[in-house]
Amino acid sequence: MSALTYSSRATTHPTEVGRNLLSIIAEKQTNLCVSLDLADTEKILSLLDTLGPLICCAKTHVDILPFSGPDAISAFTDRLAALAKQHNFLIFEDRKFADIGSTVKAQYGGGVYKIAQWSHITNAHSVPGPGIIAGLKEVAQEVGQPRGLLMLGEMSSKGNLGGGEYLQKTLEMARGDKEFVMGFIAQCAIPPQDGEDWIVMTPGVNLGSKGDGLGQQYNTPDLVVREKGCDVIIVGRGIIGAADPKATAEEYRKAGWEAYEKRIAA
Ligand code: S5P
Repeated sequence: MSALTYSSRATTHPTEVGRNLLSIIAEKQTNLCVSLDLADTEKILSLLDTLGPLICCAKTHVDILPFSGPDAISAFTDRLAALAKQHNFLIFEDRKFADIGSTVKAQYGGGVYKIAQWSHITNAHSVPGPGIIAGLKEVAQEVGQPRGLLMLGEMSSKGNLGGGEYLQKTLEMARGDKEFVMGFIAQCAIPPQDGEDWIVMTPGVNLGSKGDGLGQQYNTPDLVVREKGCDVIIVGRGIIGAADPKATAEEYRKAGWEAYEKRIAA
């Protein structure tokens, strides 16, 4: 795990999106990424307007939103981008790409969502092999804006096939493109080698629940950030399902930040 501060890593991280994310985290003192798994665009946008100052990143699943057509999609993503600018957070479309390079290229850049146009970060499974990274990178380069990729190395859900040897092989794949792959979705820190710095973003975080009855497993911010050395906590229902999302997000922000401060001090 990294004993370095977010602010020092913000100057040295090999990817531009990584440097941007780390400097937002350091500046706003928040390692909280909120997961907006809601089927209502207005609710997402108004939540983000409220939670914006408390988060470093907003994670979306754009394909669960019931859009009336392509214009509604671009209206939503334009407003999302404006909020990200206003409150200084990054957008992470949790698309979990999982196909061959040529197919993910079409999915990332095209279709109705045009994810690469508006999402700073996306993620991919390593199952198809390194071609998935190459395909996504071609789109990122065409867009000409900073874009970063997280590889899924281990999931939070019970019985998932990640971790262990799978995570190790995913890491070897990521090493093939250290300027585009900024880090991992994983449940533990990824030990760096020769100047590497992998940002680990960790879902399955909740202060009041152990799971959801559909395989999700939760840990606390303290466990994932202080003990396991992860960098960003991803919290969905713990915040968006709370009676007071703003006060609850502040609890998570504080818990995640204190866990980081303890890790750095250790
Ligand atoms: O391993 C994973 C990877 C991801 S990206 N486990 C996850 O739960 N996720 C996502 O994180 C999942 O798709 C959902 O959007 C979010 C967790 O939501 P929560 O409501 O359980 O906090």
